[in-house]
Amino acid sequence: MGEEGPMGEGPASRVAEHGNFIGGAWRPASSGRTFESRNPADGRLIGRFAASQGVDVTAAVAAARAAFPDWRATPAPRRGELLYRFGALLTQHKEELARAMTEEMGKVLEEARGDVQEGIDIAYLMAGEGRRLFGDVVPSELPDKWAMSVREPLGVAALITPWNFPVAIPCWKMMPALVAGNCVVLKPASATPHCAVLLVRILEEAGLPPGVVNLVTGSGAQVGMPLVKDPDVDVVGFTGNGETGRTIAVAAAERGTRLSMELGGKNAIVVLDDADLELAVEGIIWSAFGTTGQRCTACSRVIVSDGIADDLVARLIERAGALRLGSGLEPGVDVGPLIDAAAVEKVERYVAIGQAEGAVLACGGRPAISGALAQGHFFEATIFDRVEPTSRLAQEEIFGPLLSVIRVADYEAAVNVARGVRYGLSSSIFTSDVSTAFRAMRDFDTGIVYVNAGTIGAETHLPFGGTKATGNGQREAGHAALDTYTEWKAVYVDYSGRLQRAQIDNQPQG
Ligand code: UN1
Repeated sequence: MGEEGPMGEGPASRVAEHGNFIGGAWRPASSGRTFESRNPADGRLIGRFAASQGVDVTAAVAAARAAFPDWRATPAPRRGELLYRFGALLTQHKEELARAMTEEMGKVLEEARGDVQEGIDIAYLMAGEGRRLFGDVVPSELPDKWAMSVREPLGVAALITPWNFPVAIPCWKMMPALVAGNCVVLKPASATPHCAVLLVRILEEAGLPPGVVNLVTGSGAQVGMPLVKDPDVDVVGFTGNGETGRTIAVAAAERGTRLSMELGGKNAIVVLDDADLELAVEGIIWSAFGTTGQRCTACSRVIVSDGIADDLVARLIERAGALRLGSGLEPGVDVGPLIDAAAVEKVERYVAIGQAEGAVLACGGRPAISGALAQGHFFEATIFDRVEPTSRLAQEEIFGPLLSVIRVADYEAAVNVARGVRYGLSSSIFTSDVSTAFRAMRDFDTGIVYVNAGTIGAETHLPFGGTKATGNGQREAGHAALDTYTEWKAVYVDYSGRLQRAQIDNQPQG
């Protein structure tokens, strides 16, 4: 008889243990140690996962390196076909994966399905890239000479991914890396190793050759940093918080490793007097409280013109108060739990900061602990009104269900406030005036701009990423993602049979 686990999940011996995937084989961490993943809605144990270290990372990077020559030599359309097969399998496994995701990170099932769908979308987009991977063919400045550019893979891509989109974001990074001919080592967030294991099993099922994708689970310190510092890693893709991003950037810079970072946002929705108010309310509620506010693209600031501010705030309070909290697997639940106890504490801390800063707490503001909610990491949908644009509440990323309303006089003031943060991921405007909409498209300084829609819901075939402290100028998704995972090679073929000197022999003589 196995002993009872700490949360009453049944015999501990029956809880599944999952290893790393290295060189095409599943194996435990070399130390034999494991860590747990638990359901944030009720604390139930989901499984035990390899608590890996530097040696495991070294083995995974070596496996990726060993697989690289053959993978790179595989014709890109063939690589694309494998991604296509992966996309089809992901579609088949969508429901199972979505449920596992809701159990492991808490987002409501419908959103979890959307997360998997985003993985499917990027798989199909990048499968198609296998038959494109366009470069340029340009006329040479010299006669009888051919000039073109081709994309080359870099080698080993180290991908460090967050827990809030545990399928979509690994796919955003893996799909372009793979179609371009790179091999991958994936290090998923410690909070969502199960999603990563399931995802990698599907890649295995799709028939990717051994070593092309490797998975190493464990902490940022024990796995993430050794991975970034590994001399055999050619490119690092990271999505996560700014502090970790800066540490990674320093480590990558030391080795001159290419890096793509996405580090969050403080996204604003501007609502002007001429907006369709009901539509704006829908967009704000969805963007602020969807995924429990745990999206980089979540709306955490509403910037509203004075004329409709009272009306908007009243409607937001009503809608936020009616949101149903609970397990994301339960039908009718709107908002799931936060990821862990530390996330709840962080939101609580910001509620205190907001009150100390003199903002008006309009609704929510406390952990939600009634009935079954006490088992999980729930927090009330919270709105602060009359927030100062330069206050901490309006400046810092909170990553939870906390929305700040900032009142302004007009469009000009709204744009200044919208731009007045260090982040630059996503922004939106609700207006019925087409000229104002175009002005906003020009004036917002974020990587993604929405008109008459919320700040979330980017589609995978356009570039995703932001300006300023949100990243380092790279973009994910869209064909822009290929720029991160490829190197340009310019190729010249001179078939004149004589030495032709560029910039010299094409100049008029005398
Ligand atoms: C994120 O939170 O990092 O646009 C990703 C969106 C989603 C992806 C969010 N498609 O909200």
